[in-house]
Amino acid sequence: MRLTEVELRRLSLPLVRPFRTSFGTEVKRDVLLIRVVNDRGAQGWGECVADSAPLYSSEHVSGAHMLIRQFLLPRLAAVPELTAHQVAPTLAAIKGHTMAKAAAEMAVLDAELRELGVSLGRHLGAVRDAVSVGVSVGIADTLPELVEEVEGYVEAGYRRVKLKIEPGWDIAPLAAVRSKFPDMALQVDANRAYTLADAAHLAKLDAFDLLLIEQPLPEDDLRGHAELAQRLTTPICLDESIVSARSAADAIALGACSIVNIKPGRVGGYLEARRIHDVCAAHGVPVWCGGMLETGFGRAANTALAALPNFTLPGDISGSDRYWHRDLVTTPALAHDGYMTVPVGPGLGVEPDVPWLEELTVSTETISF
Ligand code: OSB
Ligand code: MG
Repeated sequence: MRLTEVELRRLSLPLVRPFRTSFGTEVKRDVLLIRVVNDRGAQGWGECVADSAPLYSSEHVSGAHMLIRQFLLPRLAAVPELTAHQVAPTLAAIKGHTMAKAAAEMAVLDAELRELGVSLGRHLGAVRDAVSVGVSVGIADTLPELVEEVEGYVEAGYRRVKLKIEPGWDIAPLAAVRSKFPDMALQVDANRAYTLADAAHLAKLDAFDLLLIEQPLPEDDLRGHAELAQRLTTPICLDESIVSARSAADAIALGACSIVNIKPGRVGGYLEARRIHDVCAAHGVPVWCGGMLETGFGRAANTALAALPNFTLPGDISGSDRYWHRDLVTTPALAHDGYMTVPVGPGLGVEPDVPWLEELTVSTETISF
């Protein structure tokens, strides 16, 4: 395909409740959507997972918007026979900016698959029609509020809960949640809030029978994670540290993790995400699909990815109602009994709720080639 028109749309969505992690609190989501149109009139949608501030990684949504417009689109529009698989090589000279690149690739891939009449799940190699999902629970103000929130998700059918932790909010919340739900699958995510000097403290988490501890140390501290792994019985899972299939292979070889969280935005797209899945499978390392508070576009694609065979742990793919009063797509996906259905329609398999999109839109820019 040749790109003929691209729309960059910025929207502001209020969250159902604030989401607090060790690096900040979000009360609304600044979403950047990309809609591409090709020379045959086919359209595709991409969602950029960058946040309004560069706190999770160095990217932020305004920077991604500018980068896509100024550096990515001119290169992509110059390719006469563009395919989704050529997006990453075409953009390889641009350093970093995986979330911006992932959004562009997602839109091209959606357009390509819609034209072919093939679903993303089928294209990636899905082996399931539904995937097991969990919910990520932010840091609360008090322990009773946390337990009440977790209870709501358990009643909604989620079978795995992930608690966000940080120094000062780790042992007590785990003790409170574990004593109330003795058999529930439970894991924690520190978003880099500790150092190796906290190893003895982190070893206390071993008592709570956790599935894993996610990203306890800084993203560039693979060696520290490898040392920590020697001192904990809880498996270490990496999120922020894994930015490519190569970095996944390195982390595994160093013994820095025994489980990998795959987020397509963090690694440059769904195609690299699949390569990470394959590298991990080859090493016997289970993976699961992370989340970035995506709307229905990103969640649909993540559900398709999570249907690959080595996604053996529940993903952070909670239903639309966990974050949104009303989603951006016409068929918002809800979790039933802890499962989300893999979309079967062509491409992402979801359609925009156009009137609602218009209402939430802060700015739109259309670029023609
Ligand atoms: O570290 O997994 C994380 C959300 C934003 C940034 C980082 C993370 C998260 C989550 C939320 O844990 C997962 C979700 O989308 O529900
Ligand atoms: Mg994480």
